Amino acid sequence: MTGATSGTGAGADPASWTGPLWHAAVAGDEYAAADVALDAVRAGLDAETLLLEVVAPVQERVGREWAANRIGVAQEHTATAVNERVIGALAHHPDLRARPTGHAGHAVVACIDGEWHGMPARLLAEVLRLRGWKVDYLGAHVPTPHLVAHLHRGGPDVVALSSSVATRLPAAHTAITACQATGTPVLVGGAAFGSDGRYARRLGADAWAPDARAAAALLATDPPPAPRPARQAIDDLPHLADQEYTHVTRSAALLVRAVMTGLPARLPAMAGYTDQQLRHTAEDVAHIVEFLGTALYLDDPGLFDVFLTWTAGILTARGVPARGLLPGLELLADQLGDFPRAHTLLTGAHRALDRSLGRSPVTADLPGGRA
Ligand code: B12
Repeated sequence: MTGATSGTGAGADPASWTGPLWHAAVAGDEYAAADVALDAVRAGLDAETLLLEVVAPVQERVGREWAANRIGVAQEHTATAVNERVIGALAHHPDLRARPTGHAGHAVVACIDGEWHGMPARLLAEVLRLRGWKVDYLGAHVPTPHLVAHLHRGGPDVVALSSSVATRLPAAHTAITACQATGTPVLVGGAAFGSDGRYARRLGADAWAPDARAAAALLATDPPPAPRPARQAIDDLPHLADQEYTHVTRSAALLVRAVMTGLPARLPAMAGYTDQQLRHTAEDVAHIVEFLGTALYLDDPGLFDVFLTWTAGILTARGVPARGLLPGLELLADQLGDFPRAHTLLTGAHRALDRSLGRSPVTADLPGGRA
């Protein structure tokens, strides 16, 4: 018995279990974490509520605490690993394990190629199982050809594709199109598709849901029909004909090198950078180029602006002046002067960031300066 039941009178109120689970998870104590979850079950919390209103919020808090620089990467990894064990303990608890009959249907749940956030997809898989679905959970980073081969073998009623990071959206487009070509309806979800699912629609998915509960409800009441015969990706996104996305992604390494070569002249503090700081700076520039490519793919300046605002917040929380991002954007704009969409994205983002950061001078560091 953990302190949660006796100390707080937690009972079946999910909110009162998140604190105890958070403390166990961030301390890396999987036994204490499993105790919290099993105590909550004994106190009357059902497994679905426990997964979505206790485990998921704890996992979201892990993200917030990392972004605010209150926990490190190792603690973030530890807490995630503990939470995964909690999900496993619940799935195999004798009182909770409703052996899925498959009476509700057969779903394949998988993450997009290159997408390592398996936990959101795992939560969806468990919720569907609890509701009587037979689920093939394929986990993180599923290469599209293997996903398609699995659909051919299994013939599921639906494939549920998860993505958390926006840079996986071009890969998501490929996966959606390839899965639809097998005649399987594609349901998508996860933070990458936008809080209102706008990128799901733009990439031609058959359905989108904001969370696992909504996904289960949608599949029960309004399941997506079998997709129309495959279309060419270029029909969905006609702007891709200008080849700007292709150019930026193919020349990403050269773009990063050009920025790293030009930066010291604009940021004299770089002369004193350690190797590790230089490596971090190059990683951050590479990340900017990757998001630029994604924004070009979707023709969505907002995606790039949101990413830069997020990056500025991460840097500020680590005491690094976010104005150091501006010269990087300028150098990229110089490199991409012949590419009107990319140039407009970069100059627009530069203006927006400049305004939002106010007038504090670029004195010291670039992103890598945090190390
Ligand atoms: C844990 C974690 C990781 C772990 C993942 C381990 C794992 N086994 O999952 C690791 C360390 C691998 C990781 C890596 C990275 N991460 Co990370 N990560 C997180 C973190 C903290 C938690 C993710 C999570 O489990 N959330 C909890 C669930 C419940 O959230 P959820 O998405 O809302 O899920 C629900 C719905 O979206 C929906 N849903 C999800 N999938 C699906 C699918 C379908 C079909 C449907 C219908 C619904 C649905 O249902 C779920 C349950 O209701 C988040 C922060 C956060 N707030 O989420 C960052 C976060 C997602 N990561 C982020 C980043 C940047 C990264 C990295 C790029 C970091 C880096 N520099 O390397 C890499 C990218 C790796 C990659 N290519 O995938 C950013 C993304 C920001 C952005 N602008 O895109 C976030 C938001 C962190 C932050 N606060 O900024 N990360």
